[in-house]
This record gives sequence, C-alpha cells and structure tokens, in this order.
Amino acid sequence: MTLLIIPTLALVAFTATSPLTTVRISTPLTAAQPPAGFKLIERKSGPISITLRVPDSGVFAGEAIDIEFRVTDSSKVDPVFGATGIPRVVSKAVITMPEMAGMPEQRPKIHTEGIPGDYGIECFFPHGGEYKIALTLQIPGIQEAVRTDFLVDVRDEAAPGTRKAVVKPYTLDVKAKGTPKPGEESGLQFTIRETKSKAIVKDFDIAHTKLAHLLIVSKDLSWFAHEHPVQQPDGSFTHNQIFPAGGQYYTFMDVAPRGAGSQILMGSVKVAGTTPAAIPLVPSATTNAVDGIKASLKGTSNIPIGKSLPVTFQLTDTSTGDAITDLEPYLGAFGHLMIIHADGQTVVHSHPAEDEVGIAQSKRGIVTFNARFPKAGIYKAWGQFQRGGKIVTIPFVIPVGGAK
Ligand SMILES: [Cu+2]
Repeated sequence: MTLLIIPTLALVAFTATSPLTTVRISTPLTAAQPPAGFKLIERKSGPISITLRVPDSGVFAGEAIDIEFRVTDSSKVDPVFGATGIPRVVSKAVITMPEMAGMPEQRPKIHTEGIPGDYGIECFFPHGGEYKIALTLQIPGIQEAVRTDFLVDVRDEAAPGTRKAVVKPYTLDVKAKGTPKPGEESGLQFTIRETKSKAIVKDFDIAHTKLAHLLIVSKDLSWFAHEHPVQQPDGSFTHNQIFPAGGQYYTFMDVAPRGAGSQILMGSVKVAGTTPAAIPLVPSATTNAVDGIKASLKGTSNIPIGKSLPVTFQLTDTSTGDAITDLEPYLGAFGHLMIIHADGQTVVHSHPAEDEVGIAQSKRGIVTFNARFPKAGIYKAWGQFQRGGKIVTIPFVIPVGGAK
C-alpha cells in the first residue's frame, strides 16, 4: 500500500547532504528540556530540529499514550533556554507497521503542549511491534512542508496489574436475541463504542477487504469460525452464528475505527445446553492435512516471546505430494493465520507477508506470515487458504516459551 501524505504540499525529503541523525542531546537542563526518563530521537532538516521523546520505561501496547515531540529552530538560540521552540506548527502523523504491510494506517490527533514548540501525538498501539510514525510539519515561515519519520518499538501489552490501570479507546458489546441455542440462528449484534463518549463507532477503515472480521471460538478452542458481520444503519454489526453445542464462546472483533488502526475487541457469548467436555490443547505435530492440503509448519520451534517472527506454511497436495501452485487470494491475501492463547485472552497479531517475494512464494505453496507471541503458553493456530473456490482451515497447537 502506498501512503500519500498531504499530496498538495511539496514535501521536502531529507537529502544525503542533511542526513537523518539520531543523537542524544546533552545540553544543560533548561525550561525547554523534557523531564528525565525519556529517550530523545532527533531529526534535522537545516536549522529545524524535530525531537521525539520516547519514555525510557517503554511504550506498551494497549495503553493510550501521548508521545511528545519538540520542534526547534537552531538558528535562534537563547543562551539560557537553548534552541527556540517553534509554535503554531501544523502537524500530521501517520502511523504504520513496516512489518505488517497492508494494515489500516493510524492517523492520530496531535495537540500543542504548554511549552511553545512542544506537541503531543495521541497514540494507542493495539499490539506490540515496531511502528513507524511519519510526521509532516507545516512550519510558519517555511513554505515547504517538512517530512520525517521515527521508528518506535512498542512492547506487548503488559500483564494485568503490572502497570497502572489503562482505559482502552473502544469497547465492544455483544448481544444475542434471547439465549442462543445450539443449532439455531443466534442473531448476534456487535456494537463498538468510543470508551469516553460512549458514542457508537460507525466509520471504519477496510482491512483485508472487510469492515469487520469476527473470530468465534469455543472456550477450549476446539471449535473455530471466521466470519464477516454485516454493518447496520446504526453502526452496529450483525451476524447469525449457528453454534454447534452449548457452553461459553469467545468472540474477537477485528475492526479499524477510521484512522485508529486495527483493534481486536473481545467479547463472549453463552450458548444454552450442556457444555461438551473440554478437549485438552496438546502441542501438535508440525504437519497437518485437511481437505487435500498438507501443511508443514516452519519457524515455530523455540519461538521467542515478544518478537515478530516469520511463520511459514509449506503446502503440498496430499494426493500428488507436489507443491500447491493454485492457491487463490482469500480476503485479499494468499492466506490468513489466526492464533489464540489457551487462556482465550490473547490474540496473536499475524499478517501475511504481502511483498513481492511473499506473493511469488505463495504461488509456489509457501505462505509466510509475520506473527508475534506476547507471552508464554500454548496457542492454537488456524491457517486459512483458498483453493478451487473452497476455504480450507488447517489447525495447529503451538507451545511457546517452554510450555508443554
Ligand atoms: Cu476475516
């Protein structure tokens, strides 16, 4: 996906003669200096300096955070206060994940801080990984926009109770028509609201050809469905799921409220009737065959926690043993991989590698995903592929971090 930022402005790219530099500033403490505890990343364009402040304590997924930056003019240096902060800069930010191409971008709000030249980007990172913050600054007195970007490493969501309580920007309500019964249409309704205003979110960016992706799993993760609820005029989404049996089910809505990036919102549904005995999650072999496709899983031994890594499905035809070369795009990609922790509380963000190499490999039956496992434990993974107009779902159970 090509990101176009303010196409009407002439954008000044930083050239080789003004290389982007990352420096630690060690000037004496002044009023314009940030409090201790921040890593400063500086970008320069002529006399203009843009410094991003990243907390030393880290940036965590699942927490709203203002990431501040300061814009200064080094041609105007005050002996006490240092380079002069530039007020009234009109800034835009676009946040993407380089390793997850094709994800909806975030366009966060930027506000001015109390000190002239200081600005705050209102960030919320839905999951861990490396994010790129691309800034476009319209600086008073400078005709051309200044454009630069910063990479910020976002840690996985902290374990509950280890960080101060956080308010997530969106909530999900899941309702059913009465109590759902096995084998009957359940009339599920999913309503996404802004947490603060409680307003129903109606406007979403499309991800993988859909406004919303819904995963429904039984509590023991033995049963799985991947559906696409339909948006209603009031903004909510509906889906008539038919459940196979009684018991508790987890629902995960993957949606991208306009400009906010992809968010996975959790809910649950109770289905009437007896709950079948839970099927234990036992690490599986690294090959599995479903509906004529044999998948060999690569890259899942000794998975590091909290690092993005490639997970590859090597697909062969079970009858001929040959590599599968006739995969069809499904929801805009050659494969989808969904991974959920055994506790049903953590969904692994996974995305097909959609670059040229990834696409060429997929046409030879080698489909690679980027995935990231935020904590130790047993995970269930479902790879989905389309061949001959039919979607095939191939499950695996993967232990991470010494789990057995
Ligand atoms: Cu989907």
